[in-house]
Amino acid sequence: PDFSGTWHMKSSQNFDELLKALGVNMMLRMIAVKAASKPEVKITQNGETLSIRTSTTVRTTDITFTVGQEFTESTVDGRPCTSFPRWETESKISCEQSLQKGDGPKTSWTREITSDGKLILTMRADDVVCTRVYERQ
Ligand code: R12
Repeated sequence: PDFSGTWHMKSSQNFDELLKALGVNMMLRMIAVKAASKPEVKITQNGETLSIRTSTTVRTTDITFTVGQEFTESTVDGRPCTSFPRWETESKISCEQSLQKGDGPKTSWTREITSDGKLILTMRADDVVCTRVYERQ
């Protein structure tokens, strides 16, 4: 599938609960939830290699990875982790994360292109699932 494009978020569920599960304090959660309500996501794709820039007013992250190959990124609360993205289905990438230092909840994300051309991002921390739906600009 084609993940490339500039994406705007249409809905988000459980983002605050996700940060709570990660142990983010209330002040930071309030700031993060507000900032993360208007993200801009830019994806470029070359075959199985994706670059994703996620911009908000308080944090911008850039990741580049190839499906099937480990890479280093940060959990949504900013802890360095090793990530392993793989195809869960033809149109869905599933990525398990393991912290480089210390202990924390088990985290992962998925990114999927639906048949109607939406991008669905899920982020997990233990049993908490945050689901965010994006549409192309
Ligand atoms: C923390 C600090 C910051 C944040 C947190 C803890 C903020 C994180 C933000 C994440 C946005 C994620 C998006 C995901 C997506 C936009 C704003 C949580 C700045 O200690 O939809 O892809 C310093």
